[in-house]
Amino acid sequence: MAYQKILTVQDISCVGQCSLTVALPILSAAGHETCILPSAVLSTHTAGFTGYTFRDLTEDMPAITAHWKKENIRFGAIYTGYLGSAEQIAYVKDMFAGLGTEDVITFVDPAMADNGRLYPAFDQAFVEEMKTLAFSADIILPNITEACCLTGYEYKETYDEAYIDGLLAALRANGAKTVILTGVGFTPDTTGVMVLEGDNKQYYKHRRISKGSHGTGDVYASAFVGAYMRGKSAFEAAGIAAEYTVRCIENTVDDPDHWYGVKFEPVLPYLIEALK
Ligand code: PXL
Repeated sequence: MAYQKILTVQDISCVGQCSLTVALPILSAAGHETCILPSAVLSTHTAGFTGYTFRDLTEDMPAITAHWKKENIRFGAIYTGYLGSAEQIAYVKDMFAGLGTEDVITFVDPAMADNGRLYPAFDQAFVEEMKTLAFSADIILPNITEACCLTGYEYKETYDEAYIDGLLAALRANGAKTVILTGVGFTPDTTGVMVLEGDNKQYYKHRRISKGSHGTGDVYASAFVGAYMRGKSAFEAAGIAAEYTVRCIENTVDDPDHWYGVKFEPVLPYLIEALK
């Protein structure tokens, strides 16, 4: 696939290396024109900082969408991440329906939960709306917690392959098409990504760095979208994004001051090389 015009809808956390501040540089480095629609502006992300500001941009969305439609602006891919409100999701669905090219590919990272818990800003009403968006997308990239939220499947910290198969079946039963399930590990030293396309399931296993890192879901999803829109298969893109993300974490773990995100920028050359 050649040069693509991609729209990504997620928040701007001004400080914190997540959402748009990672999606924009990663998609650009992957060789794509990257258009953005901020879902909200926060002074920092919400995972570890306290007292952050939050400006919801839901109200701006219909006018922005209407302007783009009037200008006949169309995107080859639309990729959503952390959204600002449950009400906003209806506007995002309108973008899916009206701002894509004929062969638009829609990606939803239902960024709303991790480690068995919803992020502070979200509640069950948001989850219900997110279900309608996620199950309408071509490709979803949930972690296990998010997949459980989307399906009502029981969350477990330790599990076996039968549990993951059940979770994938629940996603499929709800309408999921291609699923990139992140953070799936069956041994203490490894984690990986389960890729489900129709009935075809493939597992990309990679090393696991025990220290949890913020923003890595966004780094992963952005690298996946960038690689997939360069014409890689879902499984190839899953592997490239995994290797890139692991290197970003490795580049950060030794720096205790850098607890809030990963130093993904110096590793961009690796991603560019992997996409050649
Ligand atoms: O990385 C996910 C994310 C994105 N945006 C904001 C967040 C988080 C995770 O906590 O707080 C604002």
